[in-house]
Amino acid sequence: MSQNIVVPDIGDFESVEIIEVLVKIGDQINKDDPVVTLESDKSSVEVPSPFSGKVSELKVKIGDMVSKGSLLAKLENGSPNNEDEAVKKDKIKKEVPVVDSTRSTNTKPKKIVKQILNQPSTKEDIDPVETQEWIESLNAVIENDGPSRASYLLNKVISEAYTAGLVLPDTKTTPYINTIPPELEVKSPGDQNIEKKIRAYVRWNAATMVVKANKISSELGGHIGTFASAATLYDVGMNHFWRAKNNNFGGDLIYFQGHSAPGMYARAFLEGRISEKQLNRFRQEVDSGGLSSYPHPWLMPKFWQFPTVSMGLGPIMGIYQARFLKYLINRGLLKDEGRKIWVFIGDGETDEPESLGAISLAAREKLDNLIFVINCNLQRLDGPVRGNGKIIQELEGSFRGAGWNVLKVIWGSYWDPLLKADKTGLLMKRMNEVVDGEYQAMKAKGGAYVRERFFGKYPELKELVSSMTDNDIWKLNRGGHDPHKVYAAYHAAMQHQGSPTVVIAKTVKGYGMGKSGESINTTHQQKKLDEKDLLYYRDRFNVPLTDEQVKNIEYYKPAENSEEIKYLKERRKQLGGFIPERSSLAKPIKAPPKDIFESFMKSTGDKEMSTTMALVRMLTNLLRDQNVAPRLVPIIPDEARTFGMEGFFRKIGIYAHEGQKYEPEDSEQLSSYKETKSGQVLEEGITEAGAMSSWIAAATAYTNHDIEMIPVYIFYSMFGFQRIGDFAWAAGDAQARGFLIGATAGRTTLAGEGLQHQDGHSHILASMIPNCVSYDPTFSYEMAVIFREGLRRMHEKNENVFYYITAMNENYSHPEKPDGADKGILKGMYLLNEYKNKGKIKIQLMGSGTILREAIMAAKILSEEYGVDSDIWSVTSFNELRKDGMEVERRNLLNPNNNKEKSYVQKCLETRDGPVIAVTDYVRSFSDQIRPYTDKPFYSLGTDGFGRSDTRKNLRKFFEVDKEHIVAYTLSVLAKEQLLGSDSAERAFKKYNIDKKKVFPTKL
Ligand SMILES: Cc1ncc(C[n+]2csc(CCOP(=O)(O)OP(=O)(O)O)c2C)c(N)n1
Ligand SMILES: [Mg+2]
Repeated sequence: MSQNIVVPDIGDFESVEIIEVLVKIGDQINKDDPVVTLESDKSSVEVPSPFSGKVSELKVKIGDMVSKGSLLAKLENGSPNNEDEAVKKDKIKKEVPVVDSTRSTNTKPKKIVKQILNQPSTKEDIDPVETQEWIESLNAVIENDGPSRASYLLNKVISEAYTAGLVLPDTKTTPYINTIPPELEVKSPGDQNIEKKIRAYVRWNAATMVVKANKISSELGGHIGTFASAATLYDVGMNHFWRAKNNNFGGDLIYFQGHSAPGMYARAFLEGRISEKQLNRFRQEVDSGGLSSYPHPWLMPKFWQFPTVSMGLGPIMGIYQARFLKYLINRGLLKDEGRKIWVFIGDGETDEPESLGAISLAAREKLDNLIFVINCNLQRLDGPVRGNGKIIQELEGSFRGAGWNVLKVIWGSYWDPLLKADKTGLLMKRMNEVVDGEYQAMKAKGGAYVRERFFGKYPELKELVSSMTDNDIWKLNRGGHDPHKVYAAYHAAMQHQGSPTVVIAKTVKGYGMGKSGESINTTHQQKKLDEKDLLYYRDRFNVPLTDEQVKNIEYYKPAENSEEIKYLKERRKQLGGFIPERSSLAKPIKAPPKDIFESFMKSTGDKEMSTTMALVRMLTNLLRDQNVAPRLVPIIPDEARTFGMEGFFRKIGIYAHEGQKYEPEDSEQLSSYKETKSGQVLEEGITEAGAMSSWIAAATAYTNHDIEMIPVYIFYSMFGFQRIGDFAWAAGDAQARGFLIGATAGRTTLAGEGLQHQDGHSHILASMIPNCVSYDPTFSYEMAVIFREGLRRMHEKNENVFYYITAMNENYSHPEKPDGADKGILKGMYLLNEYKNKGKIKIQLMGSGTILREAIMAAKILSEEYGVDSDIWSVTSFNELRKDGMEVERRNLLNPNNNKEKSYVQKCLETRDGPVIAVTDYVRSFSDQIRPYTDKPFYSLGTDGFGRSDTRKNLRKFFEVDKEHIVAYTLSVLAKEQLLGSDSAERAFKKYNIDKKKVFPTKL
């Protein structure tokens, strides 16, 4: 039986061109194999075969125009797969409303209670007997039918109350007590005595290294108070929960709070991974062997995994890391080993919009592999986090509202008997009413103060603690310092399924520092402890050092065969190795063969396209390369259609952990919105921070998951570095490898979008990141050469660089690659064309991006109308040229006796005549970067100033980068350089109606 393959519904397009025919007569093809590639003026898309079979006839060739229904080919023995579609449609789950069979809601008309808006529930119990009956009923249900039934009934009652119009009290928070009641706490199997000692030594050494560094110079800084508050939170994780990467397991990933770094070094010291010499070099990194101030993988590439110290980046990067781990699992690239991502966050850090900005995504994606631990020491740098409120309650509300599993760890075990004795709920009421500013003051001021201020408010509470000494009261601990409570919470977090967990732990900032920094507003800055403070700290944690040793500020490390060291090592052995540790076992990806890119090296003839389209076609081709295809991670923040990438939806699917529960509106179309569990595209929605976090997760998968991935994040270039600059910096630190594509680039190329959209400086921002390699190509062959080299350098040779490439949306035809241009394209400039007509006066004309084309047109005018010859340089990267120039200049300055080395710019220009005129769609400082590396007079034209909406022509005129301005300014340059009289320039200004009185664009 023979089957026809016809063009399916291709959306709004009629009569589109076939640019590739991907099958031959006689080919045996499978269902969904691409048959042809179609290209409209904006995007290209492959047409998949709806059947399997052998191609018996081909009805089209490259260049043919087709529309919906056009016959493409015939297949022999083709088996229609319509059934598959039917089954698939059937499989799309439909939401079935839940019908409560036990009760008919329609039979009894509901009595609507008269609603009085904003009336809160009464605080007084006007009928205690009735209240008691309700409570007894509830207890009876718990007793007889279990807690699940009790919760069901309560939910039912609550929804009845809502429907009846009752205004219920706010339920986003629970009382200010631990979420896990003491009876349900899972007990730690650890030896508490030994663990306490280990914790004390880690604390001591962490503080000591900071104090020592500041003896060398107070410039070095450091923080004691942060880790002092978090020590137990880390210690319990290290001893019991965090599994390291090894041959059998991928490893849990821990995002340490940046300011806690001394604690991690101190533990690694006890583990024997860091020497005393290194501890003594804390924050002295210039000569090798020092320890970096904060977690910086760039500086300690075998130790730190995640740069976290810029507040807010850790939490969101952690969320997208957990999501990316699920993505890898759902795409079948990694096994599901139950790995967890733990993210430590300061309570002050939650002020950052990035910290909480993606928590709803975490719940929506059901990231039960994610655990946040928020260390609520109630203080940030200057003072209380929420002096007048309660940060723990506020966070609980936000996380509960977003759908997280919230575990509050507020009170330590010493409070348990008091809470048990609190029959009337008065203690809980007091706990609820005290604000954080007071809680902080209480920990700064001692037991007597707590007795008066906290318990003293109510006589019953004062009575409750009457038999306790002030010291006993002072010892009433906070949950985050109680290893039992922390263990129980972590254990529950590990077991939890279906949503992410946040452990919100209450601690004391500068715990144990006493008068020198415990719970006082200046704790954060405390980095020096005098002798008295150190002796106090030693005594507080029973560190076995003599007074003399304390005065000498010695570290404490028990002998290798001591029970503490043996215990600590054994615990880590049981958990698979040390943490943190950074390594990579990823295999390189073989760069694709040249022929995948071959078509881009040829001229497009009359056919016009944008570099964005060229790039998308390249990616489509790469999806046919068996090595590269599975590793590509296209990341788009709701802009696929803008960039002509909608063809990817159907082809490789949009990642959706729950698959697709609906039939998309456009299901019949070729670019239908297909969501699938194994989808490859990360369609992030409108979140550049989120998309960038995804990109970083993918770009560092080689170390965090031992699999090399190729993330390609495409965005509006204006919403790139400018918006997510700090993430890009962190990506550099993390040694990310991947592509950032700044699409719709250029201040005059994006035309109609105006001031906030038109990018004239992203390359300058990119140039500030040392390991970011950036290009502004004009032609599709340049794009292809650059992209291929990026694949080779990053993913085959494993260089720790990442690429930023701008792509434009202006359609034009592309010439053939000049012979031998590859090297120059990659180095940053190459000779594109020469005008040698008259040969008297010459200029060096440089351009990049779409403005290179204005330069090319200007060169023609200059030659034909003014007798000025030119060399036209396509400058693919002013940034790369500058890097080369700086290095060469430095070497020359360091070696005044040697022959001068030449920069690449110099080498290109040395045998060429005339001044340089460089013109780009970016601010002048972009091209000015290479000014020092040539002896020639150098003039830049660029797009300094705010953008505005208009046509490309008008914008280029406004910013003075159109061909007319290039011609006129060039003539003026030649006059200034005394190579030509000034009348030519004057004539040109007049001819092109250039208004000399127009204000400079930066002032308009
Ligand atoms: C983006 C950013 N802004 C400011 C800082 C400076 N800074 C360092 S620590 C800190 C306070 C941190 O408070 P918190 O998050 O509560 O941590 P804690 O030390 O109390 O555990 C600030 C403002 C920073 N590191 N990053
Ligand atoms: Mg804090």
